[in-house]
Amino acid sequence: MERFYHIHHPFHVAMNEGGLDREAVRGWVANRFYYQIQIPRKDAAILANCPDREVRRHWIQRILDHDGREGDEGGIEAWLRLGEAVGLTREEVTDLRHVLPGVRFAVDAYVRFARTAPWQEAAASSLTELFAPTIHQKRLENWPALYPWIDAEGYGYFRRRLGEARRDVEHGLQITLDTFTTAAGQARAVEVLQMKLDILWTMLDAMWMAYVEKKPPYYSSPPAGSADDGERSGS
Ligand code: AHQ
Repeated sequence: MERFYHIHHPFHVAMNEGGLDREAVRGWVANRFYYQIQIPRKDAAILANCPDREVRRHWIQRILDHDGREGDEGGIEAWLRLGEAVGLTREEVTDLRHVLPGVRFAVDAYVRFARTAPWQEAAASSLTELFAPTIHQKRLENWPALYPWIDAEGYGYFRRRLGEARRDVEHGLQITLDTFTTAAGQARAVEVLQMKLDILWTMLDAMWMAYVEKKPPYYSSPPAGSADDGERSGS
């Protein structure tokens, strides 16, 4: 499965080789913000579907990690600092103006899955983070030299995630191994994981078209009030 992880997507490969221009890095940060702010809602959906108090009392930590609480700004706030570190304003990140249609559809599919699937399947779908510590570590190691124009202040998010991802994966893996014990169950868990890998991959497909191919997102119906309202956008 690891070979399908989005670390191998051409967008991430280019990113980790210093191959992205400022617009592409900013586009990635602004689009991934939409993923980050939906994670707590995805996790809240799992909590809502889960009758097991023992699971809930651990799972709820994921919401606190992202939304923050008294004394901890949280991952979403740290992501906004990454946005400022790459030259985006807080406003243009939080108002989601840069979020591409393909990114929105992929992320919304993840939240909808968590709301409608059995909570154990939604828990299993978070196991793509098995491979995440490597990707955060690579950013911390490579970006300062590859993208010296980024304010190092912004790297706090990746540092946070190193420890949080490992802890989350341990819990998610224990649920998955305890739940999917038959051949059919394990096949379903693999299917769920493949769907989540496809969600992460598809987000980057949209970003590749927009920020590497420089083909603005093709809106069949331009966002209301956008500059190209009334005519097709995209070249
Ligand atoms: O920053 C990430 C994060 O908070 C999460 C939560 C977790 C989930 O519940 O699905 N997955 C995830 C991921 C984060 N960062 C991604 C990255 O490439 O920076 C990796 C992603 C994941 O592997 O699912």
